[in-house]
Amino acid sequence: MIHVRRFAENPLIVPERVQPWHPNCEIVGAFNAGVARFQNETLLLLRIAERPIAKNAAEVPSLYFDPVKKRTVVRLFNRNDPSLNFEDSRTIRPADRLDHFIGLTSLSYLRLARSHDGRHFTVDDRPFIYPSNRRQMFGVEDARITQIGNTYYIYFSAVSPEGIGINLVTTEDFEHYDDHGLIFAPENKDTVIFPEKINGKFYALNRPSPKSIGDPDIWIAESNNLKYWGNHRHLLSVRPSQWDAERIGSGAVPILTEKGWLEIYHGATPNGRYCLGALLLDRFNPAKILARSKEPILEPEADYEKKGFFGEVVFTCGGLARGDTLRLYYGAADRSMAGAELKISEILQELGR
Ligand code: MAN
Repeated sequence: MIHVRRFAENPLIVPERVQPWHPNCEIVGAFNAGVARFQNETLLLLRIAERPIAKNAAEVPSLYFDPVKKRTVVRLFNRNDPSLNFEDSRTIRPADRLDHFIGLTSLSYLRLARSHDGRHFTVDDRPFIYPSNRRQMFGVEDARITQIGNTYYIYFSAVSPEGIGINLVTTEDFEHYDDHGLIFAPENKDTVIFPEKINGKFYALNRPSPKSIGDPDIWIAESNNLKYWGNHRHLLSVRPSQWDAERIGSGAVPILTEKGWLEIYHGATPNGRYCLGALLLDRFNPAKILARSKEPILEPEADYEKKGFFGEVVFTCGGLARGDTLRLYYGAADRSMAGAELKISEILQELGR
């Protein structure tokens, strides 16, 4: 039995508490944050979703970064335009081709929040990572952070008209960063880099979305330098008619336990309900699966997880392990940030270890 102890302070960060960065705009989400420890503080690298305030019910204004003008511009859509579909709160699609994409209803960028106790956070008043080129023009989203020595490897979805890929940057001070471009080409999301070399190699889990044959499954890749990745292998499949039937993706940066690497991943149903489950990988060969949870370890139950910008979603980009306690941070309903504590031993027991 896994006891999930949600923080009494949940939701920890809500969009109303974050000041918009652009004039005449509103924040619709402060969620899906990467997590790091830096100078005795817990840092959350939040995904902030911002959009212009609509002037009337028919107007759907959106933002994107114009890589030629080098600034953020507003694009207006009309909700009554019969050639467009607005049913998914996150995207604007052609009415006759719902598998195609025209734009996102908000622009995401990454902003830091800092805390001394891991429960009360102060959000920086400016972005830390903001779209700055064509491959990021529709936003940067869902950062994960792996610390190796004094270097923090930060990688996130970079969204552009050419697709969604994984962009790597590095920082040592959370003030400046170096941009290393895409480490996984479109479409790829939900990458996590293991925090140490295993048998002389770095490893990353990632989630391509094949368009002709294959499912949005989890893959594993190797690298000598964290920038060039190869030996790509399929790792984990979606499971028809279960909670992780439609798509899966890695969530938290893997945690080394006495039984192997513990990975908290997300799975979604065809109607878009996102839950979190656990995966145990071999300590010396992370391409070998030792166990996978049958039931979710965390599912949308609280009000702030069920209702939001896109409801029925719990989505993690990281946690902090201390002894047997895993402090997991997660985005709730594509809107706010929440936290919960779980016992690693209980998760391992549920996995049959
Ligand atoms: C999906 C969702 C959105 C996200 C886009 C682009 O539609 O995950 O939240 O903005 O993909 O990544």
